[in-house]
Amino acid sequence: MSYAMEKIRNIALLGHGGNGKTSLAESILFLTGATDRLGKVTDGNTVSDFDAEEIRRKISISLSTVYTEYQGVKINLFDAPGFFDFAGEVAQALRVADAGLIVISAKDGLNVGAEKAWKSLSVTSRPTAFYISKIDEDHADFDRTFDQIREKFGAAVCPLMAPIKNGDSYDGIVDVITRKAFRMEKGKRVEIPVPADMADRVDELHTELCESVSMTSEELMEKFLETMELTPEEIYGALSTGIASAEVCPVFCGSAATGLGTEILLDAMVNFFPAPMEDGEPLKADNPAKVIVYKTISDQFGKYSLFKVISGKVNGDMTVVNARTGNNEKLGHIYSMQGKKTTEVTEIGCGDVGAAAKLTETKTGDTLCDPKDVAALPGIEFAEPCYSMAIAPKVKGQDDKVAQGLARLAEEDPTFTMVNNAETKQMVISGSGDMHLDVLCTKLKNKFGVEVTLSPAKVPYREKIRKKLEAHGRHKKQSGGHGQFGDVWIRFEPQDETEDMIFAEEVFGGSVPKNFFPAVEKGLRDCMQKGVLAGYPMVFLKATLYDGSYHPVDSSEMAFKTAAGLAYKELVNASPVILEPIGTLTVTIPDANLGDIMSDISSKRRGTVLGMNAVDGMQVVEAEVPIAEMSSYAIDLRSMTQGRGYFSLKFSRYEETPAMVQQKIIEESKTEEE
Ligand SMILES: Nc1nc2c(ncn2[C@@H]2O[C@H](COP(=O)(O)OP(=O)(O)O)[C@@H](O)[C@H]2O)c(=O)[nH]1
Ligand SMILES: [Mg+2]
Repeated sequence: MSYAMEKIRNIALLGHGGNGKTSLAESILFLTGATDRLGKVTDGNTVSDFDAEEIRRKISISLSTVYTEYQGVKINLFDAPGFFDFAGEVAQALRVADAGLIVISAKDGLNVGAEKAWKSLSVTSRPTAFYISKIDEDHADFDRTFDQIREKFGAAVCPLMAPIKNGDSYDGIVDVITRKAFRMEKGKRVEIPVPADMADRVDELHTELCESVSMTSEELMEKFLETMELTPEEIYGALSTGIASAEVCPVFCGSAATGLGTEILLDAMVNFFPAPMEDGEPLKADNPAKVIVYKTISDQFGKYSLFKVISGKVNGDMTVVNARTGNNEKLGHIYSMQGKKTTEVTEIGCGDVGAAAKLTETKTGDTLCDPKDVAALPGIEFAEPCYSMAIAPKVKGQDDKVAQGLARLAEEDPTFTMVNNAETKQMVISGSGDMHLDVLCTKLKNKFGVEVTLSPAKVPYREKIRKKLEAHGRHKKQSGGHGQFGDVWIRFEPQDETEDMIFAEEVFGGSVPKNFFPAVEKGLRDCMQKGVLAGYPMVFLKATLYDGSYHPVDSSEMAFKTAAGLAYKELVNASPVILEPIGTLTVTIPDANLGDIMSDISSKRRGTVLGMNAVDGMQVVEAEVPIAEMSSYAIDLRSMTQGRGYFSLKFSRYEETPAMVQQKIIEESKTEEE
């Protein structure tokens, strides 16, 4: 069945990992009858953490979509992972959610995950609400957590629930709008009288709420000033205006374990959370169909493209156009997704979400359109991958299998990249952190049967000479019949025009016949793949063949190639040096971390700080650093800033390595050769 637009809610569950998002989704599904048992993250049987890796690690890794119906309203929940390694999944949720519910545990209080979620919602002025979770746990502290939220996020934060204390935790809740109190008994909510010692506080909260929502219209303001009271319906109406414009951020609380508070939250979702929107505007149900693909699930059973209908509606008979490729895609069977469970449906209405199976070339972020109006909607912006490792199969010869497996995983996860580095002869995989890469490796093993190891990616060092040198290479071998003879004098010198070798000749009087010049050049080019210090490519070299000799019978191309190689070996005496890549680092951090970050760059990473800038309450530091010192920066920065900092690193140029560093590189190359 397809729902009218005002009967649909799309809500992202956001916030720090482990704070109870998946459990809250589970509680919502259970209490609304979408499931017949309450799954637990610790038991690995929740609807949204269905992936084998999520069950094994007991955390959410990918965005999962679940839905239920409550009071005739379809509620779609986007349960996003909280760990920063999976921020790409949050970006996908934010593309289609019409409001964000930030989950914060009453036990641990405010954290960076909540801050980050707040930031991403507020840059797009998206409706935001908070849910203080786990109030059933010992030492849960609602008041402290609420105060932290209000202090951090300001006056818009508005409490809609007051939990009822019992010993070290809470076992009941008062709904501030209706001033009704509830407790859970045998899994059901029962109304109880508001505890006498809370009555005054609840009245106070209720009046504050009426007062603040009455600001949303003159009519309400008059009514409130006259009667000092508003009806729940009036409050809902005002809250829906306030939340839509992000002027009000309601705060809920509860326990996903017992279900306490879940229904009041559901009432709120139905009564005043926003109906589907795009870019702050209502959707157009009568326009030609257009859907945005926000996620792709690909497993051994097939590929599902999850989408939200942004205009019109879709059914399985439609052939749509992918706005990116211009090609047709047949939708075929369409589904509602409950975690991994699919239910075939005939139609998906405007504002709702669904999935199509087996679209051939559609990727996450694509727009599919009715052929009558083909235009791409804004896609999804992902952060650049910032953590790289070399990836190699455990069993030799399985490189293709690794590449194929990663290509399949890339369908689901557009946030990692894989490149074959021709210079270091390594496959390098880049993602958003060590856990991200670790999960990809486990999936390669479990889904595609190929085991891999990760190791630090080799730094593409290079070598060059700093002095001019005239080198002699003479190859002479007498073995039975034909001998071998080649003899060259080559002038080597540094140049700074091109990394490529410049080859020239100044041979007089045919001491080396012309037809052997290419062999000499080829011999040098082969040798240059390996420098004379540590085997890294030799660059910025000029070689001039200026003399030599030959033998009319014994000289051959082969012999001259070998002679050139012998001359090349002399370059150890041309003051060779190892060059290392230098990158431009831009790192964004909170003020409080500025000192630590700067001293880390200059004293631990041989970097040079170029400058800094305050932008949006953060400090942006620009620096130059050797790329060799940056392999673990993604992880180190996260721990130095508790996850608040981020950075980009772009290759800028090559520079000579300091002697100490060079010595280490040479030693490492020796041990590797052994
Ligand atoms: N006691 C209690 N534990 C909870 C509650 N909500 C979540 N948990 C536990 O907290 C842990 C993390 O929960 P989870 O839903 O995976 O958090 P997420 O990472 O935000 O999705 C799990 O062990 C849950 O069982 C709650 O309301 N009460
Ligand atoms: Mg989760």
